Amino acid sequence: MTMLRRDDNRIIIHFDYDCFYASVLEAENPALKSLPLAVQQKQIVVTCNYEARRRGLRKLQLIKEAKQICPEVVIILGEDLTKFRDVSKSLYTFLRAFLWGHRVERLGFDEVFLDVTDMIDHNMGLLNRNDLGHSFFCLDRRDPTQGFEFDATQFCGPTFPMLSTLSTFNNDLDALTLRLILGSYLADHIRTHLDRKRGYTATVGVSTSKLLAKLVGNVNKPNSQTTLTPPYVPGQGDADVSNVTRFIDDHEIGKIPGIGFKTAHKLRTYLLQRELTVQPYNERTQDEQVKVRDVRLSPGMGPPKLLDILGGPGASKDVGVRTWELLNGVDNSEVQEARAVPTQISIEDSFQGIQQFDEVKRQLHVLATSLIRRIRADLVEEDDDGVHRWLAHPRTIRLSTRQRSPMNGDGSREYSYANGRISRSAHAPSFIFSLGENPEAIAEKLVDECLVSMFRKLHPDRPFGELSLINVAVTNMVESAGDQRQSSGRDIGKMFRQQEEVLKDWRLLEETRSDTESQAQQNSASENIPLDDASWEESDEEEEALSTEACGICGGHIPAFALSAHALYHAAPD
Ligand code: DCP
Ligand code: MG
Ligand code: MG
Repeated sequence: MTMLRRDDNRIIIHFDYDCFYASVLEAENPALKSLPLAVQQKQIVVTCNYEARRRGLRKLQLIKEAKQICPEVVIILGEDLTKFRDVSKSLYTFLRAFLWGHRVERLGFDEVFLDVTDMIDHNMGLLNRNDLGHSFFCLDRRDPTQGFEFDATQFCGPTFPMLSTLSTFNNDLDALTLRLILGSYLADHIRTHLDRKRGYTATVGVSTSKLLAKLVGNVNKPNSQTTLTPPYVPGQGDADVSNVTRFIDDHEIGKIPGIGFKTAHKLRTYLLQRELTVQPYNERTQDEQVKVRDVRLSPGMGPPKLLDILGGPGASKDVGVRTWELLNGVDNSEVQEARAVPTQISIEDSFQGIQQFDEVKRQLHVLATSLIRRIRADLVEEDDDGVHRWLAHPRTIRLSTRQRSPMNGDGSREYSYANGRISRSAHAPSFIFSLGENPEAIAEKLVDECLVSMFRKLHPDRPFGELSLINVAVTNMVESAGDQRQSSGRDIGKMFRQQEEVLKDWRLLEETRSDTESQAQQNSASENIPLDDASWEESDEEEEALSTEACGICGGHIPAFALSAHALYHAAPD
């Protein structure tokens, strides 16, 4: 058997907020908390609160069905993602503040991985091995009094496998158990504060990798946590099989993050030795499900065999090794370090359908004003002496719009593949970096000197149809080097002005994304099956036009702009 690169030296905590969109709406309007609440996108319940789940509703159900099951359900439209995105970012910042290092990674809107290894290492050093029952968890390296008391002879909160609540350990605990115990208390501490200070509950997993932390959290939902307990390797103690294997073996292969829809399909076909219908995961019958154990223990299984099954054009060469590792609960991927500055800043709003140019201009002004405010909030740092410093300068400004889908004869709206975003980019003018002027004035100039002409190029036809969304963004961030103060900020402004002189003649970058997008749309329209395997990496959520999202019904990765049509495909009677 191939050696697995097991490494259990890290402690990773995974957060997944409970019924996230519903929780955001409840925070806005607490009266909703006691009611069954569903959030609607198109004809689908994208999520519902736990009160609704108690009454039989579930995520990714048709609205029609939800109303039948629970006629009193409160339905709120959740198509404008702005507030979900904003809360997501602010909770991420909140969680990040607990960390000593920077390994904190957001996955989608409602998941965050924290690598707390350094905090655990430090606190391991503080333990008194003769009196673990009276331990102190230090939360601030520079202030040893900051922290909380805890009993290091037992886990905090539930574990997998379940330990009896009274189970305590003696003082010669092995290091991994002790580290995970510490992790469980830290997770509980952060989770409690998230709830108390911000009003959001989460489902949390504690283990030594992203894979295991994410999966084990699901064992107790909602508002709880689960720690995967040792042994992590077989042959320790009296176990001939590790808890990692015991845990992961029972998962259907499609449930393993990193094993995408296509990979899972190939593995099922290989194991069951017959052609399977390509169909949504939820509708897959019991006898078409394949567990990790089935694959792992099938004769001759290992990286070479997996490469045979999964390899081929387009597949990466290490797909065999990587999949074998996942099946054995090994995942050495790092929690990505938080970036000091965002890769882009974007502001958008959606509309019933704008047809008048004057209205477009008015909205552009509103959006541009918020954009300038956000640019200042996110990119300008003020030091103790009140000196302002630009952390980064975006070099590109982008305008995107989305057309409202055309109306059918009966007044209903067509869901079509053709209503993705189109966008246009240009060099960001240097005047947007001027801190002396107020945001409204800069916004006005931006609209008059840039956005209007970008809009005309984007929509050369008159009338331009009905717009359901406008987005203004700055992208292409260039981080400022080291210790620059206001003076160099001005230099950069000068540099940009010079650059504009040089580039004047082709100021509008001839980069009309609509072409490539419609190409992508055609590609995806021809097959309803996901284009790509799932991976940890999610593209920047603001790049919605080009990114893919997991369909909650079949697990497939669908370009974001095609999701509504894809949902319709599930909804359609056969
Ligand atoms: N979401 C979506 N479309 C999907 C899946 C999810 O719009 N296909 C949104 C709605 C969710 C949010 O993303 O609120 C987070 O997804 P989760 O799967 O974590 O679901 P919830 O947080 O809503 O519920 P849970 O408590 O089960 O985590
Ligand atoms: Mg989630
Ligand atoms: Mg969630």
